Amino acid sequence: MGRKLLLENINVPGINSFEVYRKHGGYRAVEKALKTMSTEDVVEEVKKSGLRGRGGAGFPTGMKWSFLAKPEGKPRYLVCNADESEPGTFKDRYLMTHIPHLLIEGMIVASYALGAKTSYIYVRGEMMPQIRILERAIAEAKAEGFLGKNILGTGYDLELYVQPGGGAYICGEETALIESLEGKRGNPRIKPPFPAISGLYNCPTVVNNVESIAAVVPIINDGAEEYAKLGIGRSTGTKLISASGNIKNPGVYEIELGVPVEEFIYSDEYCGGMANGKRLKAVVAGGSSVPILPANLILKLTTGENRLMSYESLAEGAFASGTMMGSGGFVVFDEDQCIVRNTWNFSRFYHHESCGQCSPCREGTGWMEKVLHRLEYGHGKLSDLDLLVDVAKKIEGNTICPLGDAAAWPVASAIRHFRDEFEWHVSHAEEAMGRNYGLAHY
Ligand code: L3W
Ligand code: SF4
Repeated sequence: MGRKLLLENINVPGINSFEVYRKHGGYRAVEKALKTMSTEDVVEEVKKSGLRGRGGAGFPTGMKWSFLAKPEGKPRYLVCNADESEPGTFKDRYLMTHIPHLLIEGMIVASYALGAKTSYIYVRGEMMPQIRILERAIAEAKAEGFLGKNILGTGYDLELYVQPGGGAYICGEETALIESLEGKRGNPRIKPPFPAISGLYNCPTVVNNVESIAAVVPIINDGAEEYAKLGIGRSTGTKLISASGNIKNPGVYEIELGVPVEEFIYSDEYCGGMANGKRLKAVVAGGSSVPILPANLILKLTTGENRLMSYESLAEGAFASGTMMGSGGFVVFDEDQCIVRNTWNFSRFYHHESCGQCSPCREGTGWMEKVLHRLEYGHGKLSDLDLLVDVAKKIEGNTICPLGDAAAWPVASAIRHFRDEFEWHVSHAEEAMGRNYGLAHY
């Protein structure tokens, strides 16, 4: 069994309460950090751990913290990005539902390290149960002296608020989230300036994913060196993976980074293999925002090497043949899945969620969705494939925020790896349409 740092106590009855969480060693990291470590020590420890952002970009957390500007007379903020909306991603919701105090504890330690006296957890608006769970957990922690004025008699003050999100995928982009938190429409801002320089109310702000903040707790408890012993290369520690699709055991798994992808799919410890004995066709390893990876680039038998669950291994040849780890939303497709239909489905999502500020994204996502729709419904032409690739190219790198790239990559990679399937939809239009109603297909 792999080592668990975040989910170790997830099945302990009552672990969502302060009392049980505390009995199982909870809030030790707050005591250790606030009573025995300087703010710089905490930042240094997180840097040394090698922890990388768990929301999708994999940016080193300690480095982000050390970029935080400290201008005189301006407050600094920590904002937790709990707007989890990435298709196929449900790990943060799981963590907040079952072990909310782990996030609260991480927020206290991280806020202390950054010198923030007011911090926010911005939770996806649809997650009302989780919002209530967090509010209750915050009230419990405050009643026990872990939040509010003069925490544990150390002189450190912190108020922590939960903010329901604005109900749009784009509000999970850090600058859109900040706009939304300020009460405005969640439109992404142009970066730079990065939030670390000018974020919430134009003050220095760190935005971190739920899992990144929770990981600070074991890093402080056990030390950066212990944390960095886990994982592989620059992918240190453990990672929560939301596994879904045509597998036997969908769910949230905590893996040590570096587990072979094949083992993750087929071992009983994780996904348990393909459902109904079907063959693996493809995987999207990072929600919907990354290129699709066909089976022949995953399975050891065909590649002659192990592809690992790590930022590096999943990024290898990202634009030629690979994919990226993203938020750890691991979606598995079996041989019966239609890549054209799935690509159209992703495209529909991005078109719907584009905020519309930049033309390549606003117009391009619409074009891709329409062209994929006609391919899927038997009205496509062969030239549509090159048209899609061309539109995807024109979006990539030409937009304010990463949603544009996220919309372009799945389309371009699906055509790159499954061109014959797209062509089949053109040459067998009627069958392709029949397939939409559950008939045998490609
Ligand atoms: C200061 C610099 N700060 C970078 C900070 C920056 C941000 C972080 C990473 O997109 C991806 C996206 C989605 N000074 C800095 C600096 N920073 N340079 O580092 O920044 P960046 O721009 O690389 O990425 P991002 O804008 O955070 C995130 C992908 O994740 N994704 C989305 C997942 C969605 C969820 C969810 O629903 N929970 O996770 C999945 O793959 O497409 O590419 O903080 O400020 N010089
Ligand atoms: Fe909005 Fe799309 Fe531009 Fe992002 S890339 S700012 S979602 S239009």
